[in-house]
Amino acid sequence: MDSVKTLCPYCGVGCGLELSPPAAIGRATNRDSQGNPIWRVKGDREHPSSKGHICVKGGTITESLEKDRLKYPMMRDSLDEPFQRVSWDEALNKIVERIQTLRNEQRVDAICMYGSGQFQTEDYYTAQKLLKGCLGTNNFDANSRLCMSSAVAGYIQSLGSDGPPCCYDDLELTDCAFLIGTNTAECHPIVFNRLRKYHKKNRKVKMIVVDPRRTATAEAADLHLAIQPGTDIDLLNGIAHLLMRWGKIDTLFMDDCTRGFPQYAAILWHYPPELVARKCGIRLDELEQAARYWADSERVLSLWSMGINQSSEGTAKVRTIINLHLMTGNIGKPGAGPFSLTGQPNAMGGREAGGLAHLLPGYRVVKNPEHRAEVEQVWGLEPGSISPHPGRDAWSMITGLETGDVGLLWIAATNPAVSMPDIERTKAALRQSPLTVYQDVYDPIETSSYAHILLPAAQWSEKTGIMTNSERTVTLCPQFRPPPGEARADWEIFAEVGRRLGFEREFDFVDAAEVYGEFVQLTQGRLCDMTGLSHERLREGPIQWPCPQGDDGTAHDKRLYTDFRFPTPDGRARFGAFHSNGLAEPTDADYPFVLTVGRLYEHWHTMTRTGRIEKIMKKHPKPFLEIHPRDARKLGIEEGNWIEARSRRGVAYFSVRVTKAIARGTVFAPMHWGALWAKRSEVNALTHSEACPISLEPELKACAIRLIPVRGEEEIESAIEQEFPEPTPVG
Ligand SMILES: Nc1nc2c(c(=O)[nH]1)N[C@H]1C(S)=C(S)[C@@H](COP(=O)(O)OP(=O)(O)OC[C@H]3O[C@@H](n4cnc5c(=O)[nH]c(N)nc54)[C@H](O)[C@@H]3O)O[C@H]1N2
Ligand SMILES: Nc1nc2c(c(=O)[nH]1)N[C@H]1C(S)=C(S)[C@@H](COP(=O)(O)OP(=O)(O)OC[C@H]3O[C@@H](n4cnc5c(=O)[nH]c(N)nc54)[C@H](O)[C@@H]3O)O[C@H]1N2
Ligand code: SF4
Ligand SMILES: [Mo]
Repeated sequence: MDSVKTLCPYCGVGCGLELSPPAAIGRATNRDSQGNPIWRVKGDREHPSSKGHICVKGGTITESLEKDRLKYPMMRDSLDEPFQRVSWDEALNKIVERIQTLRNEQRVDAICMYGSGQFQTEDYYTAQKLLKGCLGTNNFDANSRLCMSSAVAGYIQSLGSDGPPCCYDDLELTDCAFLIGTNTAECHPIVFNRLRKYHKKNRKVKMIVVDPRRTATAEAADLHLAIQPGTDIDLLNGIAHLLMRWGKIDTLFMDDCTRGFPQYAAILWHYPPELVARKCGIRLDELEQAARYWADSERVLSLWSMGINQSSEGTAKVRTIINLHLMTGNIGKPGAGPFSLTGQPNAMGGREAGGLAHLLPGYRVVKNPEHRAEVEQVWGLEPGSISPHPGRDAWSMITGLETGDVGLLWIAATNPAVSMPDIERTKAALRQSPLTVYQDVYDPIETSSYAHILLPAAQWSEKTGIMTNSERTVTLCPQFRPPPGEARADWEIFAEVGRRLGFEREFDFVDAAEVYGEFVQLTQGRLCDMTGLSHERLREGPIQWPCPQGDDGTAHDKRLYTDFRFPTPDGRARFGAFHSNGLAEPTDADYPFVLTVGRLYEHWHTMTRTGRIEKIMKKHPKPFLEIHPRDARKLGIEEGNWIEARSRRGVAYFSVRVTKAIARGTVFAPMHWGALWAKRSEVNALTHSEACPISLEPELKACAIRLIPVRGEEEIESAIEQEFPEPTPVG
């Protein structure tokens, strides 16, 4: 077998990979830590997004594929029983029976599915058709609710549609890169390397990083604004205030292409620089320097991710970034624009396929009657089949379990028993679920403890499907290994359940290519038109959308909105005027520290893969908490000591890292360690579920905590035993 070209299944940069089978490498075959021969990975030089570059995660992906796999469907009647292996028939019949019962009881809205940006587009699409089309409930939500939903809402409200308008070439065409709430160096490394190389070579090009921590990203910047967590809107409005004062605004662009500037300008007067600098906790000259870089640059490119989106005012933050671009005409041209970096490998595909509770395929929304009718027509459903009401978002699935309104929770490709906010409350709600189906790849894994039925899913490399990266480039990921045991592709499982429910015609797909073929029809004439794409076409190489039929992938501009017309009813973009509300849970005397949570370069999320890769675990064996030396001194703690962190909701233990990279009053812990990988070190035991009222994205980036020194691991052991039962992963 020859080498295979595919896409890295980790982050939204979407690097092309080229893999060689073990046999092709001969005696020098790569092996995993258990001695199994594994596929060798290198960067695909022909991939337009990454040009042969990859990071450590992409480079080690094949080391995790075969370990600890869930191979067969498993079932049990209650959570305290052990799982028994069952046949696919038994497992699927149980699910179908449950769905039929809820339908007969007129309770379709008790059926919920919680999916993931790690689905391929075909998985997403099939799930939308099943839930939103055939069953008539919009209760499909994804972990993108915890991730991208503020960016989606901000783009829709400001520009008229979702869709990042920029491309990676802009990284090398900008005069000023404005990175806010993103640790690009660790989380989107190949994007960052490209930017850093260009920045180093061109001394006139400026890089600003806005982050409460001095991250690896901030280290590379000309200007690092270490703002207080949650003061982004103050800062952005403060920069806009100065640009107005200096007359550095593009009135021509605003007059022709936007609406709402006067209302925005009116609130800006409340943000004089002295006040803003004080609120943000930065120096006046730093604020002025940032505004000066904006003012002096022809082309400004903003990059952002979770420091912006995961906030109780996430949509307002996104719109306030876009305001700066509209005010200075920095959109629709090379090297400029508001560029949200997507987290997961196919969160973009999820958005295209309508994979949130308020969306429908083809960048449509549930509330729009024309959109519903268009989708019903392609799906061959009776008019009115799709509900006009947005379904449950991720957190309201949890509260729906608490109130008894959720009768079936089907979770796939996400590990909510670690990644949801307020995890003790989440787990208590999951324990109340009448029936939880969990469709994942590995075993053990934390969420399995809360499931009645486990379905083994085939993962990347074991199924064929499509993923879209942050710059809208679409890549085919072909199957090149067999799935283990009886594992099946997610879309096949959804389609099989659909057929068993009587929707034979709707789900008579023979393969993933056919699913994709139907999906692209729903993008016709939409901003994300992909009618020119098919599996067959994508076998020749990746293509960026829009790509309408007849476009060979080169006919369109790489950027959106180059004609300065926006997909709003009048073609104009909208300013949004927002005051800052600060954090949902401010600090006080009892809980005096802000905890912020993020990621490490080597680890991925809840460690289902990276926790199984030896060299990564060696680098980061245990969870930790970063604290400023002065705060550490006050608490009487030193590097390596253990500390108890307590919020109003829960407690967690960490080993201490003392560093000036974090501001006083703020502490940082990585999100990665769940109950399986460390005892009581779950950051989400501390976080809360307060969310942005528009995007419903929870404020996972900040909560108020207090810190209590503990003597050592023994004291922690006894504290844990008194307070909590042992976490018991299933095997
Ligand atoms: N406090 C705090 N909490 C956070 C965050 C934070 O910054 N702070 N970040 C949030 C964000 S942005 C995100 S995206 C989430 C991520 O949190 P999760 O969604 O829980 O992340 P993962 O650990 O990647 O879980 C993905 C699961 O899918 C499985 N999987 C992989 N491929 C497939 C497949 O093809 N099919 C199936 N069925 N399963 C598959 C993997 O084995 C893994 O168990 O966490 C959120 N939680
Ligand atoms: N190595 C690695 N890479 C990944 C992932 C991974 O798990 N590991 N996950 C992927 C996914 S799904 C996602 S969503 C992305 C996330 O990518 P990023 O958003 O870059 O990652 P985070 O570390 O969650 O958060 C970014 C930064 O936000 C800062 N921050 C916290 N509060 C505030 C605030 O109030 N204002 C501002 N301006 N900044 C703040 C934090 O200090 C942190 O440095 O990464 C993707 N890439
Ligand atoms: S940057 Fe992201 S997509 Fe590229 S190799 Fe690393 S994890 Fe994979
Ligand atoms: Mo994410």
